[in-house]
Amino acid sequence: MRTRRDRSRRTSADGPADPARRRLLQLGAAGVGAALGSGAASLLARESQTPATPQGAPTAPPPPPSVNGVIDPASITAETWTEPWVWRPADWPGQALDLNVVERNEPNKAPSVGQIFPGQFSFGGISPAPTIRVRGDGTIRVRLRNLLGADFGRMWIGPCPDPIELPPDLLLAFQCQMAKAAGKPCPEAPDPKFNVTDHLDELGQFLGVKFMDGHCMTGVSNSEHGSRVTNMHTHGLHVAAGANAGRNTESDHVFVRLLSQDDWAMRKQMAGPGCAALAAHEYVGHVDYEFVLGHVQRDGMIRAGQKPQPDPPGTHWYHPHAHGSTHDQVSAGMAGFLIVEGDVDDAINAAMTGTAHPDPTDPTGAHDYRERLVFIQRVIVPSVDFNAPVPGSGRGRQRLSPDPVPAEGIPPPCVMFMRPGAVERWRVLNASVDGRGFKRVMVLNGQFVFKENALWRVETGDGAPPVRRLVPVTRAEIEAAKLPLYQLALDGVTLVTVENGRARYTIKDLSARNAGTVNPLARPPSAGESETEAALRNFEACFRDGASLRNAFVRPNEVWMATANRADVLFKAPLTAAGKVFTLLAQEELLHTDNFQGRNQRLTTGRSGFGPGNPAPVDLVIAHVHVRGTPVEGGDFDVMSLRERLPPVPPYLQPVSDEETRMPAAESRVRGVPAGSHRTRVLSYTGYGSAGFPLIEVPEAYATAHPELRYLTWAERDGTRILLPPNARTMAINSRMDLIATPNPPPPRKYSPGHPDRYRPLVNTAEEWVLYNPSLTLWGHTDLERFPQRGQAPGRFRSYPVARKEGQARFWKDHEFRIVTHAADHPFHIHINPMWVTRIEVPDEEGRLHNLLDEPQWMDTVSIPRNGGRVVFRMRFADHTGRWIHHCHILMHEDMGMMQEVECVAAAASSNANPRATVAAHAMTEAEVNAIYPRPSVEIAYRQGLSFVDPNPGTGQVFPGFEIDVPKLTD
Ligand SMILES: [Cu+2]
Repeated sequence: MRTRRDRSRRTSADGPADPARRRLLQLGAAGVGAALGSGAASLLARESQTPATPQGAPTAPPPPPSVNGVIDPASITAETWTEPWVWRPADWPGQALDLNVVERNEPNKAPSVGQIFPGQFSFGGISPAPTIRVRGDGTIRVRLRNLLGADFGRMWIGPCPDPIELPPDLLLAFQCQMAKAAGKPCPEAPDPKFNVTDHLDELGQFLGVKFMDGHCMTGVSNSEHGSRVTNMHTHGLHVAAGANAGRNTESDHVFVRLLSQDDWAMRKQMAGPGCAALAAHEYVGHVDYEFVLGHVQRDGMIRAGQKPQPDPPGTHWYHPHAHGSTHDQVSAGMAGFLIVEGDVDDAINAAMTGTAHPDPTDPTGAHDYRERLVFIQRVIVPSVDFNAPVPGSGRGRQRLSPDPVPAEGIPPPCVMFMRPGAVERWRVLNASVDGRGFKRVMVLNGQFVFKENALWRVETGDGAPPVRRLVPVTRAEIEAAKLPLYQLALDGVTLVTVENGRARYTIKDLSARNAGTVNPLARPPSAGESETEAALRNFEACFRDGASLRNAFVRPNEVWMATANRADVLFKAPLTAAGKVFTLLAQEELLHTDNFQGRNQRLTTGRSGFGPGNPAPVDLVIAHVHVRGTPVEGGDFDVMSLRERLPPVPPYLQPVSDEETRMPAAESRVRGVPAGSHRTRVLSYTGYGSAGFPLIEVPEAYATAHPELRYLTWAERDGTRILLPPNARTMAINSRMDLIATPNPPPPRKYSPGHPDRYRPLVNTAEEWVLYNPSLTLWGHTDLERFPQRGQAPGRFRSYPVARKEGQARFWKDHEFRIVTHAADHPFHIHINPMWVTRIEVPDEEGRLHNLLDEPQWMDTVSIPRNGGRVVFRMRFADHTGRWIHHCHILMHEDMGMMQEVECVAAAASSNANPRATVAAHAMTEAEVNAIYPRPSVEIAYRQGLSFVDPNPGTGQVFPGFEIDVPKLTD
């Protein structure tokens, strides 16, 4: 089955790209050979057989699929919109919500609209999980039980290559050894029928990889592991980060590891360090949580003679966060809404319904006002149980197949009814967790459906009954079909703007945002231009200059959502819309990696562009709105009038001033830094996947000095020593990217708890942080006859860090010069406090940065643009000391170590922000910010993206361990 796949076709930056690949990561005793179910095989076969378009030639579009099976919203009598049940702590004083983590044994059913894989794990069997609604001064008590079975897996640790990125010579040597062991002669060339996934134990031994037992974790493994270990994180809440002292309960403590009873029973029987006793942060069976809200800026408020404030209201969420299993569990649908209710809601409710506390799901008042919880989760990289029970062992519980569910197992888009003139508030959560989870959310006029990898419009013709059929739609038509939307909040925080020098809450009319502009992606092919060429030219045009970037990213009437983002929007069904159907769409965002561009470049060379690892863009139709019934009594409502009803902005959400980031005299004295310094940090998120890993020659001196790393980090190919892509990928974080303090930054670091380099902000102060993403998309010659490359293996080329503009110009002269290694945008998330983001700067084709923010905004997850993009934010470290984390919200990157600790300290002497004479501002030019926070050079960026240090004792590694030369194009 492997043989049907073109290895070089897989995406590099989005995580292991398909079920087969993910199964490969399950290493050890669990019987990997059985891992590839027939469904996965057929998926791969189906996608691999997608015919290539030779030379990008125009092809006749396929006929639209049949309308059969597409629901007619007008024909149904009851809404099919559903929401999970609600837990209100206020209704159950002192009691806990029971959250049971269970396996979902429904291999033929996807857990929610938009999912295409079965969810392996769940909170209580449903997805989304139960909704929690709490007042801003309430306490949420949860008893979390782990009812899963036992983990059975082992994981590779330390230096080891990605098993399916082995160069052919190495694969042949392994096959030869396997043949000899079976008493057969060595093959002369790698046997295409040989399935490496069937022999991972032997491969591990052959390569000399170290194993770690998944039960008795004595250290940290930066890999996917422990899929049945769990815990709970309250994403967006401002609560304590560790245990609740003296109460035997935990707060938002992500270092908790909750084991199942089965797992513990098995572990107790095992010998070895770490088996017999539980570590301090480990629990068996259940753990009790208490999330205590309502003491925001407590010290300052008490000093000012005021009461501690309630937590500001907002749309947040909860999900598991145990390092190693975050992707597997959250991508399986383990996520629930966590809504903090407060003054903003009371004010809007009162204006719309006459009461501050209506039933949020019941249309109330003169405009049928209600709320809906819109859960978006689209996962291309499925949840796979790495630690599945051994078949027939009698231990553990049933393991779900990672195969996609059959079409009839995917829930159809829901239908909601609205009366003409009705106004609703939709709390939208993007719970997607992989590299394909970036979405643009919009409401379209008309019924649109996603079928056979494309979006279609349902057209209703004449006749009795009317004939319905599907017709193709272009991006321009989608742009034109968008209906007005009003945004109230982002990441749970009501939008804050500054007017006449004062902050106020606001609502944004999204139809006014960048209105009248054209999305560069929406240009139709011109005469004689193929679809592929047009797609490429349009993608390039997005990055031409600042105005183009703005027109590509900042569109009217939509919200751009990275993974984990939330947006509260208000939608009004027009008074004249009776009988109409609208579509709530989460359109796949194309600009967050260069995969789309790379795949279209491949198409021009006659290779297949979209394969199993990089499926065609997948838009997600969430729901259809059918407008029916008599118009609402209240007539046409002016949604923007609600803006005047909003309460004042509390101190906690005021913009963070320059002055707040400045150290007072006592602090600078104890820190030994210049008086008046500002507290600042500069860090970076970088890394590549293993597919398309560049061809890098290993220096002879290094190879000679490190023969033990042969096959683990380097191998010989045609007499040339080449670097092997690491199994853990190079995803890592560099906390020392302040190039004024550290002109030659060390390699970035993978997650390493307790590392002395951790950031230690001072509680109740503010800091300015600058985030860089120096991962560079690399370009190379792929015509090996004209450009022979020593040590070359399929899909791996010498890769050059050229600017987008130069790469694109070379591509159009010679299609064999193209993108070969993909960088990705990384969604940065930090716990406990929100970020006042002042700049999100995307590089244009020449590398100049352009701030896409009209004005600063509160967020808790912000995507850092690749190719040297930059984000600047300020944060108040209010109220809570202790340790928490920031990490990539592509959760597989987190599992692989793209996470670092932050320790908020109580004493200035223990804090360690970098002192700086000035800080950045929203209104500054790029050059002004560069002068304060110098940008990494191309050379630094190239090396940072390809190297990392994992300092965990016993499990870590240094990769690659030598200085990488930055290749230069000579022609
Ligand atoms: Cu990432």
